[in-house]
Amino acid sequence: MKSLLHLAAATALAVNSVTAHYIFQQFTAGGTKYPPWKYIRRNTNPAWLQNGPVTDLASNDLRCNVGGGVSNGTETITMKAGDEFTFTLDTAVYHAGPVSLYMSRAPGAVADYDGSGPWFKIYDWGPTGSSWPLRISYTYNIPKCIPDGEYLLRIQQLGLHNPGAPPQFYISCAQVKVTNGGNTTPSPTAPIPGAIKSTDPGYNINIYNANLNNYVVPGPRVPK
Ligand SMILES: [Cu+2]
Repeated sequence: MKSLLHLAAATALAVNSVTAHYIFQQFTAGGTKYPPWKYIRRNTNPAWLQNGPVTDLASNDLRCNVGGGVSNGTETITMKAGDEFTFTLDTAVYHAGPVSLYMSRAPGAVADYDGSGPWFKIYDWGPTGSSWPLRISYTYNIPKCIPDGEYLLRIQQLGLHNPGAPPQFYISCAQVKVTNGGNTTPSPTAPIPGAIKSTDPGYNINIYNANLNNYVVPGPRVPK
């Protein structure tokens, strides 16, 4: 009996350590922090896996997380090009690694878009010295020059904390309608999956014995 109880306790601990990750779940724009999942697609994982990572470099889940290829009731927020936004997590990021922002323009309504078109990167938070940008929220701006239209706005944190095991992608996508934009079509672009390869130095690095001053965040470069 005692050993059974111990087994149950050990199993509970194991499940807890699996659930102890994090997810971008709240979007802020125009000074308003909206409820979780109002403008961000919610993944279709069971509750205990909701804030877990995606690790398959070839999976479409790399776009907007598991089940994130459909809107599933997510609303679309209207923002002006240049406006500031913030993604906030349930728990501050604590696995070492970079954070990147990407966008992909929907051919029509973003609510109907699966993210299968080209993606461009709008920002990277890389390491500073030997420390990584581990935060509870990340703030940036919609680029001023991009064309009006509806976009998936994607944030990705790449957990590089376990060299030898597959790096972990923590991903969420917001649905944004951009107005007052320009007429620059950003490049370079890359498909997702495909933007990051297993041979990319910034992906397969052992962060504990590398010179992080030379670190290059994987994915397409941010357009000038
Ligand atoms: Cu984790």
